[in-house]
Amino acid sequence: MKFYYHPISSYCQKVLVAMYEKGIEFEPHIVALMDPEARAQYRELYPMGKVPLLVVDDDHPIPESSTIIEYLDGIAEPKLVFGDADQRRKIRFKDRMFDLYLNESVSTLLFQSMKPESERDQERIDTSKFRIDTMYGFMEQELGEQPFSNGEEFSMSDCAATPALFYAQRSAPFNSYENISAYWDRLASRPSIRRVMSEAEPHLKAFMKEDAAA
Ligand SMILES: N[C@@H](CCC(=O)N[C@@H](CS)C(=O)NCC(=O)O)C(=O)O
Repeated sequence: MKFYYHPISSYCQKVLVAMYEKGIEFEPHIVALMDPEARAQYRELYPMGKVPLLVVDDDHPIPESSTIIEYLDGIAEPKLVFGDADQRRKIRFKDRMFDLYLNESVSTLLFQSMKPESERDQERIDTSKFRIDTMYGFMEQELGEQPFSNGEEFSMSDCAATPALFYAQRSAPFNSYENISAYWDRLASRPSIRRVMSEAEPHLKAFMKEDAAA
């Protein structure tokens, strides 16, 4: 299995957490998203140009983080989408909420903060802040009664929450939320997540240095 990704990409981190939880071995292919030539070459493989992408054999490319994780669930334990129809629906629902409203908003705030003030889009910033606050309110309430986003067991929606909270520490701190902070400590102590974060660190440092020099 070939895995096309970048270690600092949040959606790739989400899938890496799932792979490391399951102990899946893969051939790593880092896509240099900042390099136009490398991007053009990658688009020949996947025209949308997005990472992550899992290629099982050359005729079998699987894009989209949640689709990849659901595919991996079919070939390796432990399952990350499990339970009865209603529980599976809840896992997928939270996976969508974390991707679309938390992760996207946290990334928007990070990227906007890297722009000169005069080029920032205040409307996007306000929408992102509203979505993050709404998500934090929702999470704080639910996490008061359970260790993970879907109950007692670690699931796909926790894979999705991980990169969002990892980057939120920089752009939308959650230390005033007791239950989210405890949840993050629980996530960050998992070997799979520690590994994803430590693999991202050198790439993240290089990216920040490049951005500061630009
Ligand atoms: N819905 C996709 C989102 C993937 C995505 O947006 N990936 C970003 C990196 S985090 C990317 O490839 N950006 C490059 C681009 O948009 O061209 C998923 O869940 O995999």
